[in-house]
Amino acid sequence: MNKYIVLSKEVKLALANKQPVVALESTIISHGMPYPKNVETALNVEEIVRMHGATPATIAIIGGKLKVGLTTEEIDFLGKKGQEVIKTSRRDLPIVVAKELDGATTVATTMIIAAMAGIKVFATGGIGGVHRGAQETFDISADLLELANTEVAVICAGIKSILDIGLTLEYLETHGVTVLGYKSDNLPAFYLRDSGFLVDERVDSPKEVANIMNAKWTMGLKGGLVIGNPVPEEYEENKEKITKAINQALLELNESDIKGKDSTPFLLARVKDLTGGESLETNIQLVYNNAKVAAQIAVEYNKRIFNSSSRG
Ligand code: PSU
Ligand code: MN
Repeated sequence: MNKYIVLSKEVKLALANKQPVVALESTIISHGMPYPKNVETALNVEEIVRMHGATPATIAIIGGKLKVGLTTEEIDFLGKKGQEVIKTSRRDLPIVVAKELDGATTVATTMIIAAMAGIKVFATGGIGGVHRGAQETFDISADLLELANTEVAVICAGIKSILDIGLTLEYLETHGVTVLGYKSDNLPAFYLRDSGFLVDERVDSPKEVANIMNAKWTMGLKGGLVIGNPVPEEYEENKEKITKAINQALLELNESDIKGKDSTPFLLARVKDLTGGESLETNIQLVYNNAKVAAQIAVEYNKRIFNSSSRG
C-alpha cells in the first residue's frame, strides 16, 4: 500500500483478519443525492453491509489522503459540502492528492483505491458509461476504462438511460469486461428493472458470482466485472414518467454550456427534480439492494480466497 492510503480502524481490522469488505463510493454522496438524504443513505448503506456479514469501506479523499472507511463526521462533511467537493476521477486523482484537497471518488477512483487496499467488491448505484451522442462529443466515462483494467467487481443497478446503454455494453465487450445479471437476463436500467439489453450471463446466487470472479482473476485476466442488480419491483419507477424526465434533462443539457465532468451530475439532479423526488426514493432503495447483494458476494468470494467464514 502507498503512503497516501489511510484505513479506518474497522477496515484495517477486517482486512488483517481476512474478513470480507465492501467498498462504497462517495460521489454518490456529494454529487448524486441532496443533503441530508445523501448522508442518511450513506450511513444506512454501511449498516446494511454490516448486517450481511461484511465490513463497509466508504472511500473518499480528505485533505489529500485516500481514506478507506470514513467516520460519520467525514460522511456528514462530504454530504453537506455537496458539489463543492471535487468530483475526482482517475485524471484528477494526482492533483487532489498533491494539493491535499477534498475529493469525492467516482466509480473509477473508488475502484482504484479499493484495489490499492486489496478490496475486491464494490457496491454503488449506477456506473458511468458512453453518453448519448458520444460519436460527436467523445464523452465516455473513465469508469469504463477502469473496469477494463482494475480487478474489482462492481454491483450496480446498471446504467441510467441518460446514457447510451447499447454503446456502453459494446464498449465493455471490446475491453473484456464481464457483465452479469443478478437474477436477471437483461441489464437493468437503474430506475427500471429491464433495459432491454442482454447481459453476458444470468447469475442466481452470490456463489455463482464469486466463482466467476475467482475464475477471472485466478487466470490472471485483468479488469473488473459489472453485476447488474435490478431495483426491487416495489420501488421501480414508472417507465413513461422516467423516460419523459430523462429526455427533458438531455434536452436541457444540449441547450446549455455544461459539458465534461459536469454533465452527469447535471443530468442526475434534473431527473430528480423533474420526477418530484420520486426518483430519489428509487435511487436510495436500489443502492440498499446493491449493498446487500455486494456483502453476500464479498462473503462468498472471501471463502474462495481465504477459506474462512464471514465476520462476527
Ligand atoms: N451514475 C449514477 N449515479 C452517480 C454517478 C453515475 O446513476 O452518482 C456518478 C458515479 O460516481 C460515476 C460518475 O462514477 O457519476 C460518472 O461520472 P462521469 O460520467 O463524468 O464519468
Ligand atoms: Mn464524461
